[in-house]
Amino acid sequence: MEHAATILIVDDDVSAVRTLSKAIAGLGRIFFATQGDAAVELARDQKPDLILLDAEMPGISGFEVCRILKEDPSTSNIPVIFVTAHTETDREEEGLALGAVDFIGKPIRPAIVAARVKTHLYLKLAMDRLNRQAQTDGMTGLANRRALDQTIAREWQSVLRTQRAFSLLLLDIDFFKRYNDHYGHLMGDECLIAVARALAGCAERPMDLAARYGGEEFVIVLPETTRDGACQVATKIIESVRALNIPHAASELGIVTVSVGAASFDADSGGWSLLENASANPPGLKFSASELLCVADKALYAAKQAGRNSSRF
Ligand code: GH3
Ligand code: MG
Ligand code: MG
Ligand code: MG
Ligand code: MG
Repeated sequence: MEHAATILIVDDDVSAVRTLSKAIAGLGRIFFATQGDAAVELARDQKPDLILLDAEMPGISGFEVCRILKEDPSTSNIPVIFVTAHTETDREEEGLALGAVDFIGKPIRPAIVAARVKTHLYLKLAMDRLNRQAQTDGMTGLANRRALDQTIAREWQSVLRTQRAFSLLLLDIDFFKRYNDHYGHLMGDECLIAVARALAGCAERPMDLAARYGGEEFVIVLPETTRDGACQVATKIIESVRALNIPHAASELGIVTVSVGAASFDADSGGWSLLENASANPPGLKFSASELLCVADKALYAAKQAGRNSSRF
């Protein structure tokens, strides 16, 4: 969902803040700071879509603010426009070298400021939209494979560092080929969307990620979650898909169901679950993120063998 743009104005001179606000009125929700350190804090906290930044301020200068924001991955993508009375070319060069997208001289010409702000906001929102799309599965709206791989790799690094518990569930819709054959691909798509929605509802915490792994297979990433915790989520998933009560005349089970395979790393209870020769691999040392999925895949296969509509660890 696209939000209204937010713009942070930073200037130690309150009348300059007022003039700028007036110039860009209507282009977004405006908030302001009159000091560099407050500006950094606000930017980190509110993640504005654009920052209009005065260069000369007592305390932390605008240039320093820009440097700090560009070095911080959480704020580096926010476009910064310098608005300053110091329009010497050297200063402009310095500001642009720091990563600012534009450099405007004071006194400002309101229509020109508005036009430039409009352009940079348009680019920022378009970039945000593209980034979101690049991480999202178009059909189900869940995270896509790319986002999943990034998340697993990142979380796995954190597991190696902290030895905290970590779990991953791999889900596969039962007899889905038969579902398509019996009801057609359009109904098949509807079914995938409904199952995906149920899964999203089971990935409750903000740190959990529900993703489409491919086809009719999904992955739930559960950071800081033990085997027992993952087991509860798996049970909940199986229950919520069953509760959808989607008829599946070609399945022995009569309705659409899923099977779940899990991989859990839990240092407290002896490392890996369901991994042959686990003892040959000290916990956390030899595994890569992709091997996690292999563990879950083996467990999934076992769940399928055991009659489907169930989970294995
Ligand atoms: P099992 O219970 O062993 O998992 O059997 P299955 O039939 O579900 O497994 P299989 O892997 O043989 O079939 C998966 C099917 O999922 C085949 C494919 O046509 C279907 N499928 C994959 N992606 C989509 C999609 O986006 N839309 C639709 N409608 N079907 C899809
Ligand atoms: Mg100033
Ligand atoms: Mg499959
Ligand atoms: Mg299969
Ligand atoms: Mg299947």
